[in-house]
Parts: sequence; C-alpha cells; structure tokens
Amino acid sequence: MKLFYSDASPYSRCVRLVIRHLGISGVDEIMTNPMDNGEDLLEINPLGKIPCLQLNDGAPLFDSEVILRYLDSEFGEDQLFGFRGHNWIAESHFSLIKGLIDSAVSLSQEQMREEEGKRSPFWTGRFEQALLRGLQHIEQTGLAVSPGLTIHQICLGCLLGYIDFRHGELEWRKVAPALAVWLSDFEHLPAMKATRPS
Ligand SMILES: N[C@@H](CCC(=O)N[C@@H](CS)C(=O)NCC(=O)O)C(=O)O
Repeated sequence: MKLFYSDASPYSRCVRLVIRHLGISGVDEIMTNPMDNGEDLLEINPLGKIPCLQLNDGAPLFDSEVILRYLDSEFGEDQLFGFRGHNWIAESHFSLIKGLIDSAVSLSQEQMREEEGKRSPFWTGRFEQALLRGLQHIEQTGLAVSPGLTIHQICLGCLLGYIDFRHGELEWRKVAPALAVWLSDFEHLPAMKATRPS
C-alpha cells in the first residue's frame, strides 16, 4: 500500500498513528505537498487532497475517515471504532473532533492568505471560537479519559498537536486544563513522537 501524506497534515497524522498502533507493515509513506498538484496524487484523488491510501490493487481510499475505518476493520478487528453502528453519541463525538480538525485547518488557510488585507477577522474569530468551545466541551464530557486507546483519542491527540504546531497563540489550555495534562502524557506515545510535525 502507498500512503500519500504530509507531516504537517493532522488528517494524515491520524492515519499514520493508526498504522503504527496496529503494527501494519508494508505501507510506503510518500511525503506529498498537495499544493504541488503532483500527477501521482491527482490521478487517484481528483480532490487533490491528502491523506490518500492506494491499496495494493491500485484502488485509492480517501478521505481520512474512510482510510481509518478501513485500516481498523482490515487490521484491527474494529478495536478503534468499536462503537460503529451502535452508539450514535460516540459517532457524534467523533464528528466533533473531526470538525475541530477542519476548523483548525481552515484557520490556517485563512492565515495563509497571500495578502494580509484579504484575511477575514470574521472567519478567523469564528474558527477560533469553534475550537475553544469544542475543546471545552470535550474536556467537560471527559472524552479523552476512556480505558484503552480509541479513535477519539488518536484524532484528539493529532488535533491538539496541530493546534500547538500552527496556532500557538490560541490559549486552549486555559479553557481545557485537563486536556492539556492528558496531552502531555499522550505525546509520549512512540507513534506520536515518530509523527511529530516539523
Ligand atoms: N476531509 C479530508 C480533508 C483532507 C485535507 O483537507 N487535507 C489537506 C491537508 S491538511 C489538503 O490536502 N489540502 C489541499 C487542498 O485543500 O487542496 C480528510 O479528512 O482527509
């Protein structure tokens, strides 16, 4: 299998963490900047986005959620998404974390606009507020503290790692101090260390 990824991408990091956690071998990880519009990526994902997993028969899987569910089902006996089809609240919690990753990436895109005058204070504030509200909610619902490693925790670790990497100015630890403590432990996992964005 081939995984098109970038080390700054939080979606890619979730996939790379799962590959390591499940001990999946034979994945060729190909560092890819989606903005380069490389033919290899565009041929298999018309969206031009990463992560994209190409199976051994050539079939492409995207987006990250599809890849994560595939890996868990094929190699993990559904240990990470164990709630599938049974627990709609847990599904919504997963959507919340995924949506927060979207907000954090949208915030980066807003900040990367070429001309400063074109950056929107409205959208910047909206993404930041969603992040702070969402993390406070996760803190209050105790989502991070479940026994065993879940897909929620994996994606939450990648989300928080990405916020620290790209949005150090966002003072999320003030609204979610218990999550900050949780992250300081979680960051020591070998898979987290091995996939730290640079
Ligand atoms: N919903 C997608 C989002 C993937 C995504 O937006 N990836 C970014 C990198 S973090 C990307 O490839 N951006 C290129 C673009 O938007 O054209 C997923 O979960 O995989």
